[in-house]
Amino acid sequence: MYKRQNHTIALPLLRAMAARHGPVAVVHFDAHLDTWDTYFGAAHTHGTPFRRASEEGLIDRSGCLHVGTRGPLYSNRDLAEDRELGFHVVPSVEIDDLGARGIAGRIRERVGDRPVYLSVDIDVLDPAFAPGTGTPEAGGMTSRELLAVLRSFGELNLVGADVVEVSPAYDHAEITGIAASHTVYEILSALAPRKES
Ligand SMILES: [Mn+2]
Repeated sequence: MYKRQNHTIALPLLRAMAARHGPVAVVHFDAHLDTWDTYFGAAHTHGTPFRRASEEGLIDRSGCLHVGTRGPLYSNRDLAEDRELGFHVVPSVEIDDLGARGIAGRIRERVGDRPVYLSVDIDVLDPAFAPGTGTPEAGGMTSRELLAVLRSFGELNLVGADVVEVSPAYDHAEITGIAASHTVYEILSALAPRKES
């Protein structure tokens, strides 16, 4: 039986990254912020990993950003708290104007040569490109845009990554699975030239 890998996995992975590299820059592609304090009353959920990681000192608060954000806010403090936890935002509505090259530039500007952890929630894509996910939101990236931006990660100090929230039970004609597998392929290609020290 398929079981989707949800965004809770980012927290233990970031603990491992920080143990090895120190606090890392996080580039987070997602429709949602995932920096809420609790989600349905629970502290460890797929809506809270980056707040817990920031609180635990696993991430470099001067080098993190979200890309593709467009989901709902639950309180008027959400965006302010997200900033305090270390994140800048490239919202989905700016993606057309920025283009893949512009987004890559914003990422490079923010993370510099810090070790980078890349986290891709497949719901950053529009439901047209990734219907098989638990919390779809209209108005997302195309898979072409995402893959083009990921192509630029070969120039960054990428140390780890995840691709999460693919839910085969909601997928049609493997649309989401195809997008996710190509996403992983781009990420592996970006990691390939790395020389381990
Ligand atoms: Mn997420």
